[in-house]
Amino acid sequence: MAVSTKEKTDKKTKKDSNQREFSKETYLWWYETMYLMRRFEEKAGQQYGRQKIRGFCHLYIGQEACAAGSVSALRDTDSFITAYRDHAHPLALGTDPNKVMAELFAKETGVSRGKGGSMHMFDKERNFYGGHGIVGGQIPLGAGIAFAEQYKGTDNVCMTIMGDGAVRQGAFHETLNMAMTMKIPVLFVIENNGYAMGTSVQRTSNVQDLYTLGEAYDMPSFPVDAMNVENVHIAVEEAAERARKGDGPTLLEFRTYRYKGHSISDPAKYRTKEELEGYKEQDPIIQCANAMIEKDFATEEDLKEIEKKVKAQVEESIKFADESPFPPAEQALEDVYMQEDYPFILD
Ligand SMILES: Cc1ncc(C[n+]2csc(CCOP(=O)(O)OP(=O)(O)O)c2C)c(N)n1
Repeated sequence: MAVSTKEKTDKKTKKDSNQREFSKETYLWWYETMYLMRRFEEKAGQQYGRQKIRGFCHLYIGQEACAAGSVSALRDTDSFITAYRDHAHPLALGTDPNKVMAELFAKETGVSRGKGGSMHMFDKERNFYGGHGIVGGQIPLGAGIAFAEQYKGTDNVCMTIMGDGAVRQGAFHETLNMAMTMKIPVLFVIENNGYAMGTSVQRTSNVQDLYTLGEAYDMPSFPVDAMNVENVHIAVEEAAERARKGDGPTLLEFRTYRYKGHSISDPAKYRTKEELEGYKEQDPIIQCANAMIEKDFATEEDLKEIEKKVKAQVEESIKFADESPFPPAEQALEDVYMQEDYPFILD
């Protein structure tokens, strides 16, 4: 990825990121992880065009700082749950890209054994609880996961991620109210990319500063410039500290943007080219690269080496997915119902 000389980080980003110094290792991890998400999804988009991937496929391109800054700020023992725009989070959590790509290809070697597809990535080992297609459906589940931690007496938190469209759901309001009342250690995160399918935030409500919705429940609530990975890390770390101390949930509105349409089949005609280009000038990966060069943490050659390594990793994931078998028909009902004698299973 070419490093832009045109630094369009806004004043707020500069101020926030100057409050805190991050190590060279953190920047290297951010760069490699965000570049992996980007490359992985660009290639997944191509594979969709080749009909190797079918059905729904929602790309996260442009939003990479949200997942990267969140994962770097939390611990291995914390949990994550999100909606269907879910390929990047497991990649950041360390799930094998081969298995994520294989899931997209509906192959038996995928994270959900090829039966979940794009919208249902899971990784129990890394406390990643999916991957949910019903808008807002994961919000009460995330509070439940966090409640289990509170009940067991740990200081782990659950990051519960949703899109801007989900905040108009009843489940959002009921869960926020209950979580605040019970001081549940949950971090509610709205990844506000400006649109719910083709409907802009402006068209859905008079309330467009979405973080203010948390104030109705007396919840600490903040907006975050989430095109910048440093800002995301700082906000998530603060929210997690509050939750670990027993002070309950926080609502964060990550202000971000998706470069692609809602899903691969959406040509995104409801927004202007200028709007898209404006966000691309604040690209999270370029901002990270510029910061690394400015701090002497990496040269352009170092960054190219990382990109070369990631490109090979993504190529390998496609080969792995392509060569893996589809799940056999006998597995169709496996892992669907907990109860072995579930009445709908006939033989
Ligand atoms: C309960 C429910 N209603 C409608 C849909 C159809 N639907 C799928 S995605 C979507 C838009 C959600 O947008 P947002 O929450 O902003 O997330 P984003 O796609 O921007 O990440 C809708 C309405 C659904 N999946 N579930």
